[in-house]
Amino acid sequence: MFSDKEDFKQAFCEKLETELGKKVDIATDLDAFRALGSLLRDKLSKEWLQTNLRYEKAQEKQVYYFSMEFLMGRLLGNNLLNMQILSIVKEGLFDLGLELKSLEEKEEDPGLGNGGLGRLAACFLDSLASLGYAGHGFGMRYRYGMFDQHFIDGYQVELPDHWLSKGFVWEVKRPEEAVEVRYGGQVQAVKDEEGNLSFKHTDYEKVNAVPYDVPVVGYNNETVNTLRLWSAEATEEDTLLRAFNHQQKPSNFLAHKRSLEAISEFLYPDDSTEEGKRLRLKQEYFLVSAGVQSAVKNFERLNLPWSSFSDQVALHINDTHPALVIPELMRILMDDKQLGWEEAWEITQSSVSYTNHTTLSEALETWPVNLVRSLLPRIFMIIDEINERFCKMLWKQDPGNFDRIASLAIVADGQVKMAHLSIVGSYSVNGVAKLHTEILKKREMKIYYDTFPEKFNNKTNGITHRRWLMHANPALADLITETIGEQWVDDPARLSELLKEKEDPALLTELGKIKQQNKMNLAHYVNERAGITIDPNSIFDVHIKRLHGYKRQLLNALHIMYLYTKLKAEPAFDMVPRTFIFGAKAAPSYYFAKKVIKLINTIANVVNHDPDVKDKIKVVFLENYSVSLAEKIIPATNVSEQISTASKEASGTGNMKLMMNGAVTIGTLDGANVEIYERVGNDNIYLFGLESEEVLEYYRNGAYSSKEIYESDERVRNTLDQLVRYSPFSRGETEFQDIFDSLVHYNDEYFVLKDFVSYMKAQQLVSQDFRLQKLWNKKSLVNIAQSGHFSSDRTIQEYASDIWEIAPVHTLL
Ligand code: 26W
Repeated sequence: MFSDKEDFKQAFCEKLETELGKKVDIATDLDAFRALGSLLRDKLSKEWLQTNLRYEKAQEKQVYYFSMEFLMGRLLGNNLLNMQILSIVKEGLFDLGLELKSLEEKEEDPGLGNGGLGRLAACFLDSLASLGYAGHGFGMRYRYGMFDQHFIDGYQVELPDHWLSKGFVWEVKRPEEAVEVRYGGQVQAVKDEEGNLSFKHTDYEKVNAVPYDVPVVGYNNETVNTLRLWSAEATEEDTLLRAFNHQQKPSNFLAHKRSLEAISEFLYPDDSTEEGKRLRLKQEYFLVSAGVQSAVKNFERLNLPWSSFSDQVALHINDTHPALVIPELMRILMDDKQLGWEEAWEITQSSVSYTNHTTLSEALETWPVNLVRSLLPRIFMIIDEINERFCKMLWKQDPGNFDRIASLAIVADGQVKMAHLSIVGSYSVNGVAKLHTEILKKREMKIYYDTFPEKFNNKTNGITHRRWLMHANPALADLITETIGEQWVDDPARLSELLKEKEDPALLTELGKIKQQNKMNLAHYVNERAGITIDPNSIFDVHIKRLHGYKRQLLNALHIMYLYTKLKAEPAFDMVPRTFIFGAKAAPSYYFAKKVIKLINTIANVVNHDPDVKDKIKVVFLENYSVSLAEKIIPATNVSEQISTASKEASGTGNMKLMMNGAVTIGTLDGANVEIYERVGNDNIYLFGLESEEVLEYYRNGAYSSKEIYESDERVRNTLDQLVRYSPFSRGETEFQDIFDSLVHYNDEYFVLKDFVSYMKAQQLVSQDFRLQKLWNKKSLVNIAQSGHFSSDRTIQEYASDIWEIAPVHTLL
């Protein structure tokens, strides 16, 4: 790569001059970032090419991970880490009067995802490359990613995220790999002389799908995989034809061009409710059609029979959003490659696997038949046929059981059910944590599980320890290496070797010091960004994730109101100082979530300005939560809030990142918290609240009454009343009436009141224990030691062996 620091400096200065026309002494941080990015990309090209050649030569099975979202975060720091040139570059830049950290800050955060699902896809790409698997991402190159969040007067305001405005140094446009995607038109069945049926698609609208490839660098293993992001472009031919043939006005054909290119214009900023918008369906088909065509083309280069397709290709769908992979592959195999239905179906079903990420019913995708039929006529015919054949099979299994067929059908009640299509058309269906998979099998998808038990399996989520520990928290990574050696880097399960040292006072002190330094860094950042002074000696209590009713930021907020009120009433109340830190975006159309943002900002405003609380409580809601902000907050966290209504959070992955950085969880037995609890044990986690079975039972029997709790528990009532009676929070206005009503009059869908007291008690324990620093540091260490299991390397190894049946490709081939 670079033989030494001097070699790097020379290459870097040359790049600055040739690409940006600047000498290093006048280069800005942004110039330097761009030159460095471009230099690294050049350097990667050779290994990138080599990796592809290696895969081809070994005829290695390729995994294509289809996802509407990849929440990659900044790439510079991680690429340097994985390329193993971090220190050469850091020191070289320093010699030139530049600071790597400041350059990193110049990189736009590619926010091509909403939250958990998109970030998981990014962690998976890192693990695939780092373990040497031939696995690539297919995603969308949205021109506008996740909106920028600002607070104005405490309200969330969304601004467009024009992340590409200064260019994206890592990508390579590959116009030669573009493919055509078709919408609308008519399909006719045509019979030839021998009676063979074929389908003719006419009058369709076509869009060019142009790929932009982003290198995905493996850690120290000469592997560079590909994230291929698709962008919609009107074909030149199409635009010109319209302009000249029809003598159209420029405004007309430009409008047409724009309408086609709208397909990759923006990311839908909603991660929990399915809106059923036509443009969204266009996006989904765009990704799917472009990706499947590209995968098929790659396969055809091998000159193998179609029967070996599924030995060579795995198509994984990240939730149901890319479920059209199933009919699209069928279409290509039958209409373009002339295979019969049976053969095409066998190939499709043995190539596609599917991950479910949520059981929230409002998030399950369904599309109106009329919409699918008019936008994707051939695809609809195929879905309809899949459904027909499937229903016939069900009838054979259990003749006359109409109810069963009705609830299993793919097309029913005028809707196409994407989860049903995904299960029927794939060979593997997995949930993302043990509890989640059990809930799928026993409840949400029970009838499917009973029909196809062999398809269902669990793959507990994971996170990459390279970004979330080594890059985000290098001081902690160094301490770990000093303590147990460096093998944990390649084998994160070995973090458990720290357990042997958990009584070592010197180690615990050192751990405490690192946390303290990280807290000071965050305090500095908070001061700069939000103008709020926070005390690094206070407990940093962190709640970072999308804003949603079931994630219960409201429970946390009400608890802060309760503490504040208590402190006002009892000035002598000996409370361990706490800083409550929030980061969360609400979907722009999610009224209730936006109210909760306003409430937390209101609480912050009241509490932070009240001299009576004597800095015992501070509340900070940081704007624009994102991957890069997470990297600053997580290393500085003491308490990790994972307080969803049990049964609702499929897994959670923030819980794992925080644990890996030595935060201790306060949480419900939900999602992967259950598995965290299994590993760290009762002493190293604060559990509270209803369990999933109890929640589900309440939903079934309707026996919960939040009003009863409101009426009988004074602590709850006094807190809630402050939302609507005159108080420092309401100031006599009705701003929070709807929150109050949802809790008291609409029976508190997420059991906030039911869990309130138990949460409060768990928080009291946290405070007590935090006073005993040595004890606390030990809890922190146990969490770090047990976090290796939650590395996405482990998760990806499980996907590789159980689902995709692939082995790592060795670099020496
Ligand atoms: C169509 C609207 C929509 C978009 C995205 C509905 C639902 C989604 C995702 C499935 C939501 C999501 O991100 N789910 C999260 O996935 C994470 C990774 O598996 C889990 O850790 C989280 O618990 C789950 O909420």
